[in-house]
Amino acid sequence: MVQSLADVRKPESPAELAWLEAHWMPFTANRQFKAAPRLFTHAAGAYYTDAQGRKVFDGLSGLWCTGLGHGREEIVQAVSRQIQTLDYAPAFQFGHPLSFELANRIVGHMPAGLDHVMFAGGSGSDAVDTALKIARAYWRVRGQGGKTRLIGRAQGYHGVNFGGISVGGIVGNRKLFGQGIEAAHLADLQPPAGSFFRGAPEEHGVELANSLVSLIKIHDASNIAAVIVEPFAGSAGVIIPPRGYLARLREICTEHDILLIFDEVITGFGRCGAWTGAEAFGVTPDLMTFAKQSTNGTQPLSGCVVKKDVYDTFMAAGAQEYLLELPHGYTYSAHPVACAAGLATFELLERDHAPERVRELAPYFEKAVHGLRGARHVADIRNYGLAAGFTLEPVPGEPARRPFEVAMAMFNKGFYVRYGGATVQLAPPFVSTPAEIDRLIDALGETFNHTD
Ligand code: PXG
Repeated sequence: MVQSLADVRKPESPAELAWLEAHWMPFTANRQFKAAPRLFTHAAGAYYTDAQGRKVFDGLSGLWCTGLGHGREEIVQAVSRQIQTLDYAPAFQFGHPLSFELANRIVGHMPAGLDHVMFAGGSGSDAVDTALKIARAYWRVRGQGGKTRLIGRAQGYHGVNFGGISVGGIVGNRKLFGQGIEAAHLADLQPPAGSFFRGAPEEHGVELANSLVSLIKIHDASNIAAVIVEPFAGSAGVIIPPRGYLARLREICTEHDILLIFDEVITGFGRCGAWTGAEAFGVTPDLMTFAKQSTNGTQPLSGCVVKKDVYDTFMAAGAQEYLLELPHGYTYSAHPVACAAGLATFELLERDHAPERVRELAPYFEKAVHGLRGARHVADIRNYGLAAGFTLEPVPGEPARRPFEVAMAMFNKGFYVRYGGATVQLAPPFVSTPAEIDRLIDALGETFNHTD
């Protein structure tokens, strides 16, 4: 049990301490980590093995990306074969067959109408900035170049690039970086503490979506390119839109000629108990980003799926055929090894019936997580599919402290969970068993109750 920072494992030796210095770790409290490192060395199924040889349950599927479990043989083989066959092919003006095969496979799981895939550099952040750039360029090509403003949502997370942090709405990720690009933000969807909604809240969906109408009144639709939202917000602590919210956003966007982008980096390919969040919530955007689960975390692969009308607009723009239609792409767009991992992943997602599996397990998971209502410090619990967020009452002046202490104590007990802001988040692998979910939730409840 971690009672204080001092209980977190100490580094082996002064040499280890020095060795840890060279890597400036991302989104990490470097000083704390390097005083008490948490290193994983192996992974199989739903478990990591840490540097001390302990098995650790993967309560967040890596970073929301390894739903099928680690070390899936078919993916390992596909990646290995591809590296030996074609390790790289130029992404611009030349290609390789796997990206076309994968694009077709992805389109096959999209809601009707989303049918062209622009692969991005591998990260969700690249996928988001790709979508935002396509949205602006789309209006420009159509002779409406004034439509440049982008609308995100308070508490939204869209990665770390300049476009993404501009539309993003988590202040901690924005405040250090100065002027972004023109953006405005919808009201957040955080339910009041003590709501304990199961799945999507029933009320206020239309009302909350109407905050877009207010923004249009301020900025005018003639200046707005797109609205971008996560179907449910992951990073902010699993926040689920109320019923009717996304449908109303869709309606307003259509009415005002504004593109609607769903950022499905977390919600895509199984987590919601459907192939996409769009499918789960029954609303089709004009553009959709994807990343994480597309290779089961094994290779960086990301992209943006767009409607035919968007693709056709660029194809019909009128320049000579030998000229490119969109000056955008990455050296590693649709990297052949990542595509091989992607194809093997889709094969497994289909064969394992991953979305159905999540849908079947979700009610069990929901009951388990809400069983922690009443545990010490728990101010709210939210869930959707195989994702859950717990808001903890803050230590005065230090809202992020308790979730950190909980995550460290969980790690000591053999469970990896995510902590951020005032929340603890769970996103267990799709392959988790009910018994594993029970163990995870029991450990979390015990940890809440023993945390000061
Ligand atoms: N959009 C969304 C909706 C995301 O969740 C990104 C974009 C950026 O993806 P990259 O690959 O650039 O990191 C994300 C990433 C967490 C957590 O625990 C969430 C993300 C990443 C790391 C941790 O909440 N989301």
